[in-house]
Amino acid sequence: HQCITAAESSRLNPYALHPDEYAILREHISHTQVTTYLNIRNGILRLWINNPRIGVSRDEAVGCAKDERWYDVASVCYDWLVRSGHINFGAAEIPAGRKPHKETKPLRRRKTVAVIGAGMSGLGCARQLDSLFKQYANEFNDMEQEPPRIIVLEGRDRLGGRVYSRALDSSKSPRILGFRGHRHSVECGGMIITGFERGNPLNILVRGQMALPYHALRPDAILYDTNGKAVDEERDRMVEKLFNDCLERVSDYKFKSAPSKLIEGNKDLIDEGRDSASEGHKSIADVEEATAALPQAPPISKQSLGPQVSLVPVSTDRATGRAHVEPGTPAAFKAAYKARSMGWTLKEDINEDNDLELGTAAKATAATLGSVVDEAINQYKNLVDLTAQDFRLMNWHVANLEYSNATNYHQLSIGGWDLDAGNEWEGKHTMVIGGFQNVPLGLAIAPSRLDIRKDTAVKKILYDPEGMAGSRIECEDGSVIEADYVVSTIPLGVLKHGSVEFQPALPIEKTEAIDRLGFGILNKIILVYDHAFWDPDADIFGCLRTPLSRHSLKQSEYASQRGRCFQWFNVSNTSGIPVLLALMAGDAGFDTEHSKNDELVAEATEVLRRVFGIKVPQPVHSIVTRWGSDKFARGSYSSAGPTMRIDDYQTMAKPVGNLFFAGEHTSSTHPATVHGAYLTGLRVASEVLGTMLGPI
Ligand code: 2PF
Repeated sequence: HQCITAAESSRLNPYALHPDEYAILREHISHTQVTTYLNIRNGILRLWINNPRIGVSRDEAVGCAKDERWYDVASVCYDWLVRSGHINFGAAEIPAGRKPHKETKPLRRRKTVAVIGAGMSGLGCARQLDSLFKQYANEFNDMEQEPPRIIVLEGRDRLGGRVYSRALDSSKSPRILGFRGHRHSVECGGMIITGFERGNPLNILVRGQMALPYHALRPDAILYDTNGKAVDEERDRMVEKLFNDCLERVSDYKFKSAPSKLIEGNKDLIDEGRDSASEGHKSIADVEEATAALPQAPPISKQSLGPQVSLVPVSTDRATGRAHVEPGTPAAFKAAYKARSMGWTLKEDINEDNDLELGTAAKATAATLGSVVDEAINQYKNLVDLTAQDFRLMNWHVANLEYSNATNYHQLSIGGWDLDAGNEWEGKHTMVIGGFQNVPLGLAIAPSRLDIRKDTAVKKILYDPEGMAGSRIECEDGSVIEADYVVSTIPLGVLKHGSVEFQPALPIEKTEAIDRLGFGILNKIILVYDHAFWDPDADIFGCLRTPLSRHSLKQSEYASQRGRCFQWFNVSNTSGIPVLLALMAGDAGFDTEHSKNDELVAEATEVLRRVFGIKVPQPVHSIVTRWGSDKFARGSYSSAGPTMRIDDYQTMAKPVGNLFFAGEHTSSTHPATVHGAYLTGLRVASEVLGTMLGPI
């Protein structure tokens, strides 16, 4: 059983081959042998998960094969797990590589890898390269080379990028000074770790390696209406369901992705940790060739956007605004029937057969998630009686969705806005106590110190698209770095802004993807107090906002208002002093860039006074973020722009010669997140090593 959970914790299906494993093994093992292979692989993962402070050695891995005929396969499996960042990643102590068979002096010039950016992806990549170079030192030795040098170039004077736990200014309040002897900080950037139980690699870093304390967010979030009263729970639930039904109907217009091949072992045997008694004569490849007539799925980019029946209802997460896909009833029910089953009373003349007609809105050339959902809400207005409060509630949910995408939902593709749905991991949402930034800092120093040059803003990258000649990186301070391999983690916002020049210009497919993908703004208003006046047991609460004209039932009247301080986090538990953090999402995120701090703090205080009464004091200290104006970010995180194509994130990830790309915006499975950024760092390290050593 431990082997099964170890595989799940490692983002792998314990019962089936990963596409890479399939590619490596298809000519070498039979279908029946897949079970034996998976038992070995899951066994190696168990060794890793049991103690991720110390890397698994090759000998230990090979020891997971019960029979010596499997030693070679176990060794190949080990290479794949190491290189792909499934084991021995993060701040682990690294086992030495294979014993060198001959001692050779390095004859060739030592190569250099330059990583641009010291955020989670850049530090994740640099740390992983450092670790891989140690583990494959002998392979470099065979090539008469010293393992390459790694240099990280960072424009700011700090590490972590969009993970930024800003220290509180102790002169502002005596409470801030020396509380429990800790430095207090608040999260100005990424702060929530989602799915902390199983699958999230940050779980291994935070818990398994760095032993950082963390706080699990309590998910229940009361919504307060504009009069300061908590919204009736039943009504809250009904509106949420209606909103989710709108999203579900829109998901009929989602991009279709091709199902990938699933080569499974025998689940019952794997559950018992037993191998298959028979061996099978033919390799997977031979069997496939015999049945080669199977039609091939067209490449994903060639597939058209069209209606598709969704089998799964949608629900949204209050802490992150992310849509979840949950197994359940099909969407094929008529809207009026569904509304009634949610508890709504149908208007006169409306019966259960009445439905929404979204086809026209969805097929319009300029269709976006916002235009179609607005249309769905509009049509629901004809089926059931929606009050002004229902509209405020509905728009709270829209704001929550705009928060998770850092943009107005009229800037989102109907086909691709939730391309990553279904990739969520099990478990609670958590925050690191004492600062999330300790995670990137940990990667920078353990188990050895990386060579990081702060205050080194890159302005020009000269590279060879054929990958034959080296690259030259010019920095704003006049320094020049020559590198054989370059990894860019420059945020999409900076790429869009054009402040870093590539010579030659990036290939057109990349520049077009840069244009099509979105990069929006989420901002925060952070308020520090002497004493907490809120419920210390609640981590999250929401506040409904009024539209421009007070009782309007027009969606357009809500857009600029709904995301203003709509969601609040009580982050006292992780900061160590009384702090509230309000989100400015959707249009409000952008508007924050040009608003004055005093006015924003006054507005936030006004919102709080409606809920907690006039006794709410002025904060002793406040911080307003402006990620859009930050020259090293130019926004908060990427999103599925209205005209995006299904493979734009993959296009962002593609190397050009020896220029490689990582960062949140290059993750098609977990874009816009800290863990997604980290995983791209692991991916790109594997690509760089692959270029040097060749495939496994
Ligand atoms: C340098 C720069 O200086 C940098 O140091 C570096 O390059 C690039 O590093 C969510 F969005 P980088 C959240 F909770 O750090 C979800 F989608 O910028 C959420 F569950 C979700 F599903 C959730 N640089 C240089 N150097 C040199 N020269 C030069 N020219 C130059 N330019 C720049 O990028 P990265 O790709 O390595 O890492 C990105 C990640 O940190 C972000 O994706 C992440 O922070 C986004 N984010 C969140 N992620 C998350 O996992 N949890 C969150 O809580 C969440 N929160 C996030 C954020 C980002 C809040 C804000 C305000 C999401 C909810 C929200 O709370 C800005 C921001």
